[in-house]
Amino acid sequence: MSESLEVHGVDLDDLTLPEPTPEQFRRSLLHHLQYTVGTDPEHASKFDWRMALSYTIRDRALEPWFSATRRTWNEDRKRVYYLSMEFLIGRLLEDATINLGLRDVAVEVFDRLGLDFADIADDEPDAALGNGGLGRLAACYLESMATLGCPAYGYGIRYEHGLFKQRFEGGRQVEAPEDWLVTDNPWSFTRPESAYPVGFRGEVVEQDGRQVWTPQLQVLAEAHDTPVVGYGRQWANTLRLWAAKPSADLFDLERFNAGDFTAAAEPEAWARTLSRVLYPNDTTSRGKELRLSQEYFLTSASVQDIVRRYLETHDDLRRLPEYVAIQMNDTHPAIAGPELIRLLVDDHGFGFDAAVDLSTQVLGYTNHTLLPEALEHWSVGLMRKVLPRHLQIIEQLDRRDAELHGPRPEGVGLILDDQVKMGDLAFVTSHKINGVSALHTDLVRRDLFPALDSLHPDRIVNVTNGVTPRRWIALANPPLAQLLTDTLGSGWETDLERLRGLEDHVDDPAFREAFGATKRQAKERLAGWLADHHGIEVPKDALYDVQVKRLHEYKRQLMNILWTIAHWQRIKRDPGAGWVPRVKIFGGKAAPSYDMAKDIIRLINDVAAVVNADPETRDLLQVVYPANYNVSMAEKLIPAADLSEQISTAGMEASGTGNMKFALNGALTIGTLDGANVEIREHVGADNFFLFGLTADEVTARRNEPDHARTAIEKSQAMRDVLQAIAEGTFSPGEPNRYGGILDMLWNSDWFLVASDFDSYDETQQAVDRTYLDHERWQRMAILNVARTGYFSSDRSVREYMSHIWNITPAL
Ligand code: 9GP
Repeated sequence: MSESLEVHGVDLDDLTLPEPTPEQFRRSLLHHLQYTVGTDPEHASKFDWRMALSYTIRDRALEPWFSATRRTWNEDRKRVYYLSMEFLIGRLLEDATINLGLRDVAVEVFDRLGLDFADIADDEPDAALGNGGLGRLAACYLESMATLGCPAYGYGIRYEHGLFKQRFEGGRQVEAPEDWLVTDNPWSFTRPESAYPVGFRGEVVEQDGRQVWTPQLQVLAEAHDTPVVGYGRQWANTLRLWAAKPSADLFDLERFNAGDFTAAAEPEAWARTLSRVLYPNDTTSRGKELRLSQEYFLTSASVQDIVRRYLETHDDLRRLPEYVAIQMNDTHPAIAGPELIRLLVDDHGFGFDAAVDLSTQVLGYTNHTLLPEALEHWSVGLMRKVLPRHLQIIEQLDRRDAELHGPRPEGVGLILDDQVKMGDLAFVTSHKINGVSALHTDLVRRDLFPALDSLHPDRIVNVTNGVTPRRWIALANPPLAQLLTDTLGSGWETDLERLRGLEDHVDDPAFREAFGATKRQAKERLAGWLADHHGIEVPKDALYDVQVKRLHEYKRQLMNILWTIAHWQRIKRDPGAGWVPRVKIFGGKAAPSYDMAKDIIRLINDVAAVVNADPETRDLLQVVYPANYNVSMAEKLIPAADLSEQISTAGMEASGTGNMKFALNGALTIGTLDGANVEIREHVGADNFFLFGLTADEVTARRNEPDHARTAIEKSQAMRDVLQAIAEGTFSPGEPNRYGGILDMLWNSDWFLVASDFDSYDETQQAVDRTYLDHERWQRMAILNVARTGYFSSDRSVREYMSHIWNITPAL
């Protein structure tokens, strides 16, 4: 560990806290309750206890944090900088408690106080600084980097309002602002000394052969640091989130003194807007400018911080790639390339070519989607207005690329149709570009960047996503975690391939029974939570069939609910046919401006209302949709699932990570050959996966067939019956046209091929039922899913990034 250090006559090792006994933990908790929170045990609320517990745990997180930081400086280690507009970290308290090895002590101390640890931990608001998979992946990777001892910083934005809160009114999604920062955040340390000016707009003039940018507006980015503790208490990294603050000169004192108070404060308000809301609506030009400004705000502050840290102990920037790896998490921080080039050229006197070469060695780019709407393009006009110097650099990069590589085929280049293509920009400024599953990486190569790939055939690599087993097994599913430890010994938490050892027990009835018991416990816990928090009663012994993720047409929640209707109709036709009781569980939010996705939410809720009220089918089928799906809801739903719905149109889901979490918790997947489903199926074995649907190539071909939707519907009696019921208003009494938009889309366009895949999905769902009736077979399949998905640990993914992209060795 760290060498002993003396500062101001204090031996820093004297300050470290030993591992607490329960009594020491209790004293520390009560001390914080009294002296930090300012209350006593007699009057303490749940919030007070949670804060006291957080400070007690946080004290212990600081030791690995300080020692890892000191060690990185002392050993002059390379660091990874992970730039992401999203970090969907969820709750931190229980995660940190587990990683510090303190959960048992904490549970015991709260028991003695007559309180419930889980109940206190449940009081913590989710930090929802992300939309879905991309942000949650960033959180898993930070945790894995800390566990593996890879020195790293996560850089993001400290949004005042994270992802909106969802509620349903008459089945419709209604959004309300999220307010995680309303109460104190015990995990965050403000660092006013780490603040950087970030400039916008203004002019670039040539002076003595150099370009000089004088921004018109300047905002301060202030650092707020959160320790991210690795499992085993040996290492911790920093999540540094930037908050936007107006710089003093933004306040127009003259105007204020003249009585124009509102106008005087306007520039200040604009500055604060930069870190106010996650993903503002970008359908208006003002929204677009704000989004681009947010991306630059994150990137510029981070790159300045990185260069400042490097120069504290080095003086030759040419050696930057030996000490710095910057990863751009998706296209959003793609301005990092031009920003680093700008700093090197304008502030440090580098020539353009040298600056480009250096930046490219330092930067890596992860692509997470092929969807055109998510691959950002900014108009040249907007770029010129907001970031005039960066536009010059992009144009210069484009010219340089054309000169280096000779005449370019049509459509190749960084600027096309007056739009700056940010994905291409990220590509040309990175030494490695990775997709997030094998299939997705192939498609990135073939469909997204074919020309750039042939110019730079060594750049595109694959790193299949992974998830952290500490949160997604140890925290989310304590009974399963205990069974794994009892069966395999401890150590699986950091070496997930050890789960393979479960295969030796798959024929042991006692083990199968114990495994089944963990699923029952998770279902009981979920059923209790649904009843207490959502007023929803569900049977505990049904098949739990779960689809939780963002609402998007390509994810095909629509196909799932259409099948639910078909299933309901069949049960009604023949109630005594030996049906498997099912609970269909949905969870997820739609982007506020995405009308079709919101219609699908409403349809699911309308179907739920009708089906759940039907006395004929009630015991055999229920549909539930708890509002406001988030990380902590996922922690309850995933362990309880029997069936995981991963049913996207093939070629459209880059990877998926929910698919991995479900399989690791013993749910069987019904899925298409899309994203990481392909690799999950390879790992668990085709016999232990319910496959259906068209392949990615077949999807492309089918879309070219005229009238494919109508043809498919006409062939499917089941689908026609479902569409007819919707058209007759069965689920929208008195308003048969409510779902006219969905019906019209299904009959006439159906880009996402719901109709084409419906019958195959239907047959496979029936196979699911048949298999479930064979209890032993299902149990074996579920156990084999757990045993064979150790590969999908984020520790494996991060190791691959370290060796294939970052060229860094871990400190542990
Ligand atoms: O849609 C992908 C999802 O498939 C993937 O699992 C996740 C993490 O790699 O990224 C999502 N992409 C985005 O959210 C936006 O690009």
